[in-house]
Amino acid sequence: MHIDRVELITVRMPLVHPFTTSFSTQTERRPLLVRVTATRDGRTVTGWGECVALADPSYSPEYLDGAREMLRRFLVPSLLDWQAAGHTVTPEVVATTTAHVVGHRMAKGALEMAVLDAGLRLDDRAFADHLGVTRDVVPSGVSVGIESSIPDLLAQVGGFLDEGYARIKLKIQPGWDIEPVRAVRERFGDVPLQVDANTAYQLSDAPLLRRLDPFDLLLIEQPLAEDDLRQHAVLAQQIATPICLDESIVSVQAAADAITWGAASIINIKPGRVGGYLAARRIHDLAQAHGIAVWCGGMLETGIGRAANIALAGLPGFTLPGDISGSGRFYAQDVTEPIVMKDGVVAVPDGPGFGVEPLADALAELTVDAVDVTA
Ligand code: OSB
Ligand code: MG
Repeated sequence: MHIDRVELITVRMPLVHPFTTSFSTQTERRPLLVRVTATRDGRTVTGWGECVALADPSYSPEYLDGAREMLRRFLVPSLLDWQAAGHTVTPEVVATTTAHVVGHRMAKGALEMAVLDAGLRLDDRAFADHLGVTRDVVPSGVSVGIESSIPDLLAQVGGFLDEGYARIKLKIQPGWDIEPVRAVRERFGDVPLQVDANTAYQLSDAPLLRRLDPFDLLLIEQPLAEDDLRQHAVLAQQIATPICLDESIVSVQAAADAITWGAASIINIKPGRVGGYLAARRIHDLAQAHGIAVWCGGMLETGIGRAANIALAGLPGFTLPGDISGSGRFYAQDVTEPIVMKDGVVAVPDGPGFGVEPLADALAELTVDAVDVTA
C-alpha cells in the first residue's frame, strides 16, 4: 500500500467510575488514535490504530505526550522515508523501519496497528480471519480497581457478576490484599478470581503473598518489579498461586527469558506493551509451544483496541479469560459502536480490518487534539 496521510487524534474519555491501581487513580482516559489513509490499486481506505500509553509514565516508561512526539518526530517520518525510497508499505515493515528507535513499543505498536487495519481493509479481510481464528466469541473478564472500603468493593464485584462477567480480577497492593480477596471469596464463593499487584511487592513479601494460597486464585499478576525476572522465579518456588507477568513482558525476548527462567507460568499479552499485534502473536506462539497459558490484557482501550484484542484472544493459546470487558465497564460513550459483553463473552468482529471504526459524531465530541503529521 501507499501511505497518503497519518493523523494523530487524542481523545478524552471520562471513566464511569474511578479506576485505582497500586500505581494511580484514573478518572479519565486519553487514548491516542492513529488514523492512516492508504491507497492500493486506486482504492483508498482508512486504518485505525490506538496507542495504549497512559497519560503518565506510571505503568510503563511511555506516556501519552511522549508517544505522540515519538510518532510525529521519529516513527512516522521513518516509515515515510522508507516509502519515499521506493518501497511498498506493509504491516510487517513498520517494525523494521522503526527498529533504529530504541524502545517506545506502545508508539510503534499504534502505528503498526493502523497500517495493519488499512492493509486488512484493502484485502477485505477480518483480523480474526488473518490470524486463523475460528472462535465466534471469547470469554470476557473484568478488572476491578482498589476501592475505598470492602463494602464498596463487594458492590462493584457483585454488579459485574450480575452482568455476567466470566472472571474477576482484583487490583491489590500492600494493605489491600488478603482481606479483599477473603471478602470476595466469602461473599461470592468459587467464582474465577485472580489478582494484579502492578509491581507493588518485594521478594521479602513472600510470606504475606503465601497467605493468598488458600484462596485458590487463578494467578497473581506482576507481584514484583518489572525488571525482577529472577526474583519472580524465586517467588514462584515460595508460593502456590501461579505467577503471571504483565509489565515484565515487553518483548518476545523478555517472554522467552521469563519462560526459560521459570519466572512466569502464565503470561498476560498486551499488544501495545510488546510493540504491536504481530509481536503479540509471536509471544502467543512461543508460549503455546512451551505449554505456558496466555490471556489478553487490557489498557482501558476504546472500541478500536478492544475489537482487535478480541480477535487476538481467539487464538488457541488464550486459555484464560482476558481483560476484555464491554465498553460500558469503563465508558458511557465509546468512540465506536460499543463492544457488548453478554453471557460472559464478547463477539469476535468479522468485518474487514478490526471490524470497527469511530463514529463521526462521537469522535468529534471526544477529540481534544488532532494533527496531520504528514502535512
Ligand atoms: O495492569 O492490567 C493492568 C489498566 C491500565 C494499566 C494496567 C492494567 C490495567 C488493567 C485494566 O488492569 C484492564 C482493562 O483494560 O480492562
Ligand atoms: Mg496487569
